[in-house]
Amino acid sequence: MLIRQDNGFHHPVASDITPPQVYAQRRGFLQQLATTGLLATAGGAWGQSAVPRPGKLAALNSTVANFAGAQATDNITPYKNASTYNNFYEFGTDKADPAENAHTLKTRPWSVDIEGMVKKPGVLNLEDLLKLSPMEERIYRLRCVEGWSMVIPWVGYSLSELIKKVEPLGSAKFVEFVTLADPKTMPYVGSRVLSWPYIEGLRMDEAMHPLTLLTFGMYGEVLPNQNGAPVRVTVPWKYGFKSGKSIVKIRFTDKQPLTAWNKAAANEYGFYSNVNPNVDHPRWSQATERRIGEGGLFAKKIKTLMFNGYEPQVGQLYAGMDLAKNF
Ligand SMILES: Nc1nc2c(c(=O)[nH]1)N[C@H]1C(S)=C(S)[C@@H](COP(=O)(O)O)O[C@H]1N2
Ligand SMILES: [Mo]
Repeated sequence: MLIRQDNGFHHPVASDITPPQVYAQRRGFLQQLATTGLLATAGGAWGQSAVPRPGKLAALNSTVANFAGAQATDNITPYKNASTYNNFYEFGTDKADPAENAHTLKTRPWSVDIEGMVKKPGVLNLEDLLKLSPMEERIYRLRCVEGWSMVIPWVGYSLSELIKKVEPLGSAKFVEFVTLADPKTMPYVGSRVLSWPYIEGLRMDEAMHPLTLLTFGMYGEVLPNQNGAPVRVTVPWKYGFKSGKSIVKIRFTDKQPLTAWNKAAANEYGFYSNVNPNVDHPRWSQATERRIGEGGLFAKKIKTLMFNGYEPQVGQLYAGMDLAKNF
């Protein structure tokens, strides 16, 4: 059993930003995972922007070892930045809004509906989802379409583990993610910035790719509400908006899902939205990015990598496709 180590460094944890009773409840949850051996994370001085130690991570378990090449070795974004600079429009459009407003999100009880072209549709409650497969820590770059990025140690397991269990039909070609739209707890649901619920989607092979992470935690803790608690996806080679937060439904379909951002501006936000420095957004270049937490607004821009640096792992999914057309 591997649990997060306390090595004496302090970083702001969920207890600093959530009411103590909520935190205690979550912390208990994570500890429960740890004691049952379901949580395997490396832990460490994440808030110190430490360079991760791939050797140590690789020792965790064989699956992580398989993904050693995919673990980002860039500096990890301080927890403070990753949990206070967010896009979660249900809680406001300013980057600081989600951290301020998302305390109203009620993450228990929670369940995810499995629907559509699948042999085993039904309702999976969060407790079942947490136990479905061992948790791993994956350090991924997250590149927002707006031109900034972070490096975050997520906790979760490959979405493919869940998909295999529910047995999609051969006719299913896409997976649609429907996220919570609760006007009582989400102040901007009802505003006209986007159409709600926030919907995202992946092609079946993208959803089955082992890098696609069903995510329950970050920095060795459960997800803060503003980062998409209690469950989200993380698709590291795509622009951040493909990674839907606070998921309540996963639907298998033969039609390409109509996603929230595609509905809002189809010429700007395509279905694929793979990170691609060679295909500009109609209103700005995508060639470079600014790493949040490193030098503020005047931080030197760094070059954006093809598929966000995950080309060796995912490039073959798009072999023969015109990526300028399928942006
Ligand atoms: N439900 C929902 N999911 C969402 C969004 C949103 O507004 N609503 N924003 C997306 C965008 S644009 C990005 S960049 C990432 C940000 O994730 P983070 O705040 O955990 O870094 O979440 C994505 N998931
Ligand atoms: Mo984004």
